Amino acid sequence: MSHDPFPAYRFSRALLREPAASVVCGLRAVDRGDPSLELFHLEHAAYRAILENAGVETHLLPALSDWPDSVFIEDPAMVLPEGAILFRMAAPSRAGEPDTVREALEAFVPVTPLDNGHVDGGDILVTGPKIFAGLSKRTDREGLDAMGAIVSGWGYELVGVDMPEGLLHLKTGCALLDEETILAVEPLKETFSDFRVLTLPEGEEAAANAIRVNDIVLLAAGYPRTEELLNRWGYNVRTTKVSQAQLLDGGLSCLSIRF
Ligand code: CIR
Repeated sequence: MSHDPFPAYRFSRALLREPAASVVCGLRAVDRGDPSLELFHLEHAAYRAILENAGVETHLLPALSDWPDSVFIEDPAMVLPEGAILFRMAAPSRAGEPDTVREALEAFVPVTPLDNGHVDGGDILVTGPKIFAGLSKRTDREGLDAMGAIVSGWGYELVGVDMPEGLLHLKTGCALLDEETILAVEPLKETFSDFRVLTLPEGEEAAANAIRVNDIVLLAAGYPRTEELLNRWGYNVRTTKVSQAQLLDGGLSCLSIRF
């Protein structure tokens, strides 16, 4: 089966998860202090409002204190026009999260659970018929084989990407800007040889976790040279603060499942 190419950045809905008080115990590679729950809520609400303004109907799921990282709802599942895939998560403190999004997804699309290995949604970049998948500390070859078996039946090609050092997930280092263009950190440039790649200015690599949503490119606040670069290429850029998610190695993409 093959499907029509679709703009992989056109979305009408998104699932979000309210941050739980336990988010202060969220995973992080380097401890730069616990996030503030109050500020997390404020930044999360601003993010949600921007998605709504971009034409996305958002569905806010209730906080889950048992799962400190559950606000990063992109990781347990993904949705394609053909259906959702429920992942298997490698981080023990996140292993129960896929079950917690199943019912909400089933309200909209058929759900297929991964049956082997591990995949985190943050490692998956959908560009259209080609899907890139980072082989990271969270996503393994077995997981990609299992995912490949599902998405190849839907007409997609799944391309594994060896990850450069220092990135938690593939999308920590890249974002789709349009059908032809990807924003990426320098070490990922060669991966996207079929695309025009806009490389992050030196020192602003953390801005790579942007999201194209309908007519806007949403960028984390605090990266003026990246904002200027995207403006120069004609994108309609919005910025918002995600300082508390960033303390836990999260960013803009992780805070929603868009479909
Ligand atoms: C974690 O380590 O799993 C969370 N603290 C951050 C997850 C960020 N998710 C993402 O980039 N998709």
